[in-house]
Amino acid sequence: MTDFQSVKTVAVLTGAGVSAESGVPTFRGKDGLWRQYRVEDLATPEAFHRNPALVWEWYDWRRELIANCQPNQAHLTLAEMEKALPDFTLITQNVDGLHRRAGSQKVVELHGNLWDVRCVAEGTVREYRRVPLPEIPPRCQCGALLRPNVVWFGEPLPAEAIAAAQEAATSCDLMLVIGTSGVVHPAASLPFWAKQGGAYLIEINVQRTPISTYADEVILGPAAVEVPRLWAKWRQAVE
Ligand code: BJW
Repeated sequence: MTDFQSVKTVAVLTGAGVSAESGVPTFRGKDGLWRQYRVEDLATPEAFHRNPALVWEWYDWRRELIANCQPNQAHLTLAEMEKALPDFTLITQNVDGLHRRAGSQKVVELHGNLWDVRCVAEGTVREYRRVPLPEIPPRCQCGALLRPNVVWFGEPLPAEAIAAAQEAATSCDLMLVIGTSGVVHPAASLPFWAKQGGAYLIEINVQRTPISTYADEVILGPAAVEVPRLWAKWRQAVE
């Protein structure tokens, strides 16, 4: 068990599992999106080039589904932790925007955001929350296609986001890894870098992952139960 009193700098890495209890489907696993859909058809730049309408239909469906989901106790507790802890960085691979909706202010979004669109010609990014979309595929005022401002396979992560995540991971005393399968890089390397930098690593997941092999503590259980439980213990230890 970690000594919470000595923890000064905290980094949290979340994945799709943190939103599972809000009703947002995860990618891998029994009911995951990649069981129903092929990554190559939907989440690569080549797929978008081949068939932008098909890709947008999938995103339109997900946007509408997520618009009807609410942040759960894990999101809400992480927002509370940000307020209570002086040096706290929340890094997420999720594009659903639920951390911000829960009240988290400083969120490093490694894979972009489903609610932003980017013009493929101009590169300009703007928020676009309308669901369902009035036209598929949507177009920019300049006439070029808009794309979801998310990171697909084979694309680089936003430079500022990965730099901030790397800095937080390598300098934290404690990293909490919640609801990620730990197979998509470079995000999956962050816990490893944290550990190498001397951080204490706590993983919360409903099952073991490649990260479990080097985590200091593995808490097996749903994030919406285990994150509030951990935070309650933490507060008790420091108060
Ligand atoms: C619960 C729970 C509950 C459930 N409570 N827990 C080696 C071979 C081949 C390729 C590569 C390689 N090494 C690196 C690569 C490239 C590739 C990659 O990593 N591939 C691997 C799959 C092998 N990476 C990339 O391409 C990245 N870019 C890159 O590397 O660029 C380099 C570059 C540099 C310069 C120029 C050009 C390129 C980009 C990766 C982008 C990932 N994009 C997606 C889609 C985002 C948009 C969208 O949502 O539509 O991001 S894929 C998808 O996976 C999504 C997620 O963020 C990401 C991670 O998934 P996550 O969050 O871990 O979800 P799941 O479903 O996998 O896991 C859920 C977990 O929750 C499970 O463990 C459950 O048990 C748990 N769980 N319920 C707690 N209630």
